[in-house]
Amino acid sequence: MIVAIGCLVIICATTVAIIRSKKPFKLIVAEAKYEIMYNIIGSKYMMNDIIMRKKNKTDLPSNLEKTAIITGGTRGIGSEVIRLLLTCDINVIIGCRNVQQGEALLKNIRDMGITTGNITVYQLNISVIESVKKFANQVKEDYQKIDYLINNAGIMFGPYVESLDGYESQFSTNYLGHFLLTHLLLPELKRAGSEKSYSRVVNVSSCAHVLGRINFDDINCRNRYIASEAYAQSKLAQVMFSVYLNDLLKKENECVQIHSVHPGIVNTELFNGTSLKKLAPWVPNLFFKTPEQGAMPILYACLSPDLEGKGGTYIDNCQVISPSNSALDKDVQEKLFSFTKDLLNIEKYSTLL
Ligand SMILES: NC(=O)c1ccc[n+]([C@@H]2O[C@H](COP(=O)([O-])OP(=O)(O)OC[C@H]3O[C@@H](n4cnc5c(N)ncnc54)[C@H](OP(=O)(O)O)[C@@H]3O)[C@@H](O)[C@H]2O)c1
Ligand SMILES: *[C@@H]1O[C@H](CO)[C@@H](O)[C@H](O)[C@H]1NC(C)=O
Ligand SMILES: *[C@@H]1O[C@H](CO)[C@@H](O)[C@H](O)[C@H]1NC(C)=O
Ligand SMILES: *[C@@H]1O[C@H](CO)[C@@H](O)[C@H](O)[C@H]1NC(C)=O
Ligand SMILES: *[C@@H]1O[C@H](CO)[C@@H](O)[C@H](O)[C@H]1NC(C)=O
Ligand SMILES: CC(=O)N[C@H]1CO[C@H](CO)[C@@H](O)[C@@H]1O
Repeated sequence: MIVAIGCLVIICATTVAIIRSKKPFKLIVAEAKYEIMYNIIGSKYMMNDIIMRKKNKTDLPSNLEKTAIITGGTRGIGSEVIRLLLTCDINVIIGCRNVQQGEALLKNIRDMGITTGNITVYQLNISVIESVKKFANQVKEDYQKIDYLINNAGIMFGPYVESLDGYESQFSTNYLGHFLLTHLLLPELKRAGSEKSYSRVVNVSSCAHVLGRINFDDINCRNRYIASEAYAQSKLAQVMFSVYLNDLLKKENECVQIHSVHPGIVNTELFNGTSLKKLAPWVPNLFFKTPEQGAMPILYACLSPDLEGKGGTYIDNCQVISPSNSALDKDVQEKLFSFTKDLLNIEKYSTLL
């Protein structure tokens, strides 16, 4: 009941906000359509999180002397993932924009009394291609093997902005930068994996991918920018790439598996700037997962023995479920893969994939 009233408040208020913005009618209709679909999908998954509460857990092993990389993670879901990885005695490499924040996080975690594991912080702006290359090179210099790569950094909504390299910001942050990073670190991931214990790549995607469509003709959404449409596209691209790359690695008999994860609807700063946070902040406070609860499915994807050899899967609340049908479309997966390789000019500097 409260949820229904909350949703109604949100829908009415956003309708008013959109009408007052004086945009072309067609754009208003399209934006309203996305707004409503997001509210429906969001509410459905939020309820699901509540129903599945008991399933939202995974055993955390100890004394795992392994190495993980996480992008972003100085706050939100990522910082909880880091804390819990440290309790398993994992060495965590953080790639974040502000190195001081990463170091402050380590101090915080040590202050909580967690003495295991270690953190190394390197500078990384995942939306800048040169920064991704520099970060990857630094990791390669210092480490031979990487057991887990967690592609967590992400942004949601916001006005139309292009990255330094000229890509729509959500596409470049959520998808393109991680595509490149995963590609560049594959040799270290392959080295760490064995028949008994695969190395793993975990993409933090979102249930919003079900609303996505890959717009190859205008990947940057220059002709029509609807923030939520662009977010859904970037998250769908993540899921598709996970499935596709997992297939490729399987064919090559490599011991690396890829998962994409919906962490849940989680109360983080990702929602700053959304109408929901402005109009009804009690909804996230009351009903969303906490960042610790959001970290659980990600840890499950990294660590659970249940998933050994079961790459290419999509995880929600620590369970394997099917992603949207469009995410499983092999032709589009392949097209997106070669499209992205061309965008990044990957053949020019490496021949890995
Ligand atoms: N919250 C949810 O309900 C939800 C639902 C589905 C999926 N997700 C996904 O979960 C992931 C984590 O989100 P969150 O909820 O924890 O959000 P958050 O609290 O806003 O954290 C986002 C993290 O990404 C980092 N980041 C953003 N842009 C970056 C860039 N260009 N380079 C490097 N790092 C960058 C941020 O670092 P700075 O501190 O430098 O900004 C921050 O650490 C995202 O991929 C998001 O799409 C979240
Ligand atoms: C943690 O890593 C730093 C270098 O990144 C190293 O100097 C230090 O000895 C490590 N600490 C532990 C407890 O392994
Ligand atoms: C990260 O890169 C974007 C451009 O892609 C830029 O707008 C932003 O300021 C950069 N952030 C930092 C902290 O360097
Ligand atoms: C998802 O995983 C694939 C590896 O399968 C990686 O190349 C891709 O960049 C990842 N997507 C994102 C953006 O996290
Ligand atoms: C989000 O909002 C909170 C509270 O207003 C603020 O403290 C925080 O700095 C904001 N974060 C971002 C990333 O905008
Ligand atoms: C409420 C809920 O989501 N249940 C659990 C999810 O997982 C974390 C970690 O095990 C628990 O602390 C939550 O209570």
